[in-house]
Amino acid sequence: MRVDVVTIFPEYVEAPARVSLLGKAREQGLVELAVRDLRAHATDKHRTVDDEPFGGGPGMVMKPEPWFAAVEAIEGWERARRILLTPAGRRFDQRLAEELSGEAHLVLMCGRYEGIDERVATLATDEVSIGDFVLAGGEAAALVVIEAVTRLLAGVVGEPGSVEQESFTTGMLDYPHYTRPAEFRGMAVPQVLLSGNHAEVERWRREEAMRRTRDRRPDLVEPGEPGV
Ligand code: JDK
Repeated sequence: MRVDVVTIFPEYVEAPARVSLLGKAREQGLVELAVRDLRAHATDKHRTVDDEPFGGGPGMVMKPEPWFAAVEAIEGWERARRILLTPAGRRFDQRLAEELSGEAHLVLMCGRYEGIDERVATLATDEVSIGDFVLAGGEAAALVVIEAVTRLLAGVVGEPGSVEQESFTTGMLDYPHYTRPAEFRGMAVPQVLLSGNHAEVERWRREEAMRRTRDRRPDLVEPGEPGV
């Protein structure tokens, strides 16, 4: 998968993209990530990318011209899924992550300031929000999307099945995990996990997952009541 990110803070995106799963996926050639500096497409000597809002109001708005130049400079941009990160977008979830993992090319557009001139939205195929909170810009949201999507690509997560069986793909929260030591500061690992009885272990995990989902995320059990 090819991923292009357009931002005025390339180093904000590049540093985390060099480590962990994504860093390895890039080394293996499974993900080809290019971070592009929006300011490279500004035309004045101060490389201005923002201006005052028409109609007045607080803060600055990103100008359209550098955005059109930056996106149209990306090879194959017309065929890419072009995602504008915004608090006003469609909520990002595991289902959208799975959908995007089937794309050959993503372009992630990261704004700053109070937002971007609305005409830039015509460049995007999707407007996406990672949640109901206000970030200072789209970069952290783009990293969330990249991490959630690229870990679904074949070969990125080591064990096959570790991705299929997980929470949200199954619509349930995960069961509790334990490793050695069997007792730590007076806290014992549930006996059933030490029993070697695989059927009992499976039953316990299923029940714990259901209990947790009911207690913590009733909206996942009964869509459309206490939660969202
Ligand atoms: C992209 C700029 C910062 C945007 C004004 C008034 C209520 C806020 C600051 N899921 C998510 N959260 N935040 C983002 C995101 C923020 C961004 C940009 C993405 C570009 N900002 C910003 C808007 C406001 N707005 C009404 C919400 C203030 C994505």
